Formats: sequence, structure tokens, C-alpha cells
Amino acid sequence: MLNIVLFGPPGAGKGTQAERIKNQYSLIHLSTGDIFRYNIKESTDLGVMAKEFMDKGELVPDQVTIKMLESEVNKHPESSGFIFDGFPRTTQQAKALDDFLSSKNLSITKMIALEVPNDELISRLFLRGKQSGRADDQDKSIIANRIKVYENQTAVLAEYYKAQNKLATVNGVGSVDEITRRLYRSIDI
Ligand code: B4P
Repeated sequence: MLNIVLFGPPGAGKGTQAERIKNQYSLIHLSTGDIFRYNIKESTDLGVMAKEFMDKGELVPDQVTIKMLESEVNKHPESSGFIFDGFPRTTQQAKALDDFLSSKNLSITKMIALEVPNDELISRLFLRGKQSGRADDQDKSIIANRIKVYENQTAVLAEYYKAQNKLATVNGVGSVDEITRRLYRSIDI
């Protein structure tokens, strides 16, 4: 079973690349950002709560996010693996994911970190904001806060997986196709 964490700052291309990796390796793609956005669109209780944090560029609280992720994994008992996109984002989430998978005799195979400089992240997200109308991509101060939250709370997870010998890094600058090829090479090693 192949279980991949696709990691990187906001706008690194996790969502874009996860769509391709999912098809190539027949994995279930779980994007916590997409699940929250679906709940916001449907005005569920979870969506109303998550919106308050996402609109400010803050993380949704761990307890809620972990519970939601576990319930999504449990919906796919027959899957041949998962690609986790945007999760984990805190040390508490990473530990909870390890414990949860190990209770099912599963584990993370590899964490792949997409590396992209901040100026490129900001221009990608701002462009998407103009094209898609996504609220958290339209304001440069919210984008800057998301990058700050990533640096303060999420970046440390690279060390967490490195200590388990599971970290791989991939240059996330270039065409989408080029980056996909780099990711496949990293997975196939
Ligand atoms: P996410 O939905 O995870 O969004 P993201 O980090 O902004 O985007 P991603 O890296 O997937 O970028 P994408 O491929 O789309 O999170 C949104 C919010 O949800 C968070 O701020 C937080 O509030 C909440 N949340 C989610 N997970 C959580 C968790 N675990 N815990 C707590 N809160 C959580 O690419 C971005 C843009 O770049 C696109 O427009 C794309 O077309 C473009 N692009 C991609 N590759 C490119 C390339 N090679 N060259 C040029 N442009 C490229």
C-alpha cells in the first residue's frame, strides 16, 4: 500500500499535482482544503466553523481536522493507498495520523515536499484569486498570513518525517508537467 503525504507551502502545487499522482498510482486523494471548501459551499456546521479560520488564513483547529480526516479514510477500506494533500499541517496532526494508520497496520510510505520560493507562491495564489474568486487567495495580507502560518506551524513537519527517513524534496518551480515527472521519479525510487 502506497501512502503519500504531499507537502509544501500554500500555492506550492499540492492540489494540482495530487490530481495527477492519484490517477497514476490509483490512490484516493484526500485534500483537507477541498473537504472544508465543500462543507462551506453546503453550509454544514463544519463549513460554517472552518470558514471563520480559512477567511483569515489561519488553520482550522486540530481536533476537528483530525476527526474529519479519519472519517474520510474510513470511507475507503478497499483502497490501495492514499495521497494526503494539505494534511498533516501541525505536529499534532502528524502524530495523530501515524497513530491512526498504525491502528490499522498501515503507515506513511513517504512525504514529498514541494519547494517553491515565497515570491512565486504569492503570485500563483493571487492569480488564482483573480481567476477563481477563492476568498483566501484574493487579499495579499491573507496570503502572507497563510505563508507565515506555514513557516511557524507546518514547515517543522519536514523534520518530523526526516527523522523517520521518509522525507523527499522536489523542486516545485517549472511547468506542471515537469514537476509531475519529478514527483513520479521520487515516488518510484
Ligand atoms: P489548501 O486547500 O490546502 O490550499 P493551498 O495550500 O492554498 O494550495 P495548494 O498547495 O494545494 O496549491 P495548488 O495546487 O492549488 O488550504 C486552504 C486552507 O484550508 C488553509 O489555509 C487552512 O485554513 C485550511 N486547511 C486545509 N488543510 C488544513 C489542515 N490540515 N489543518 C488545518 N487547516 C487546514 O496551486 C496553487 C495555484 O498555483 C493554482 O492556481 C495552480 O494552478 C497554480 N500552479 C500549480 N502548479 C503551478 C506551476 N508549476 N507553475 C505555475 N502555477 C502553478
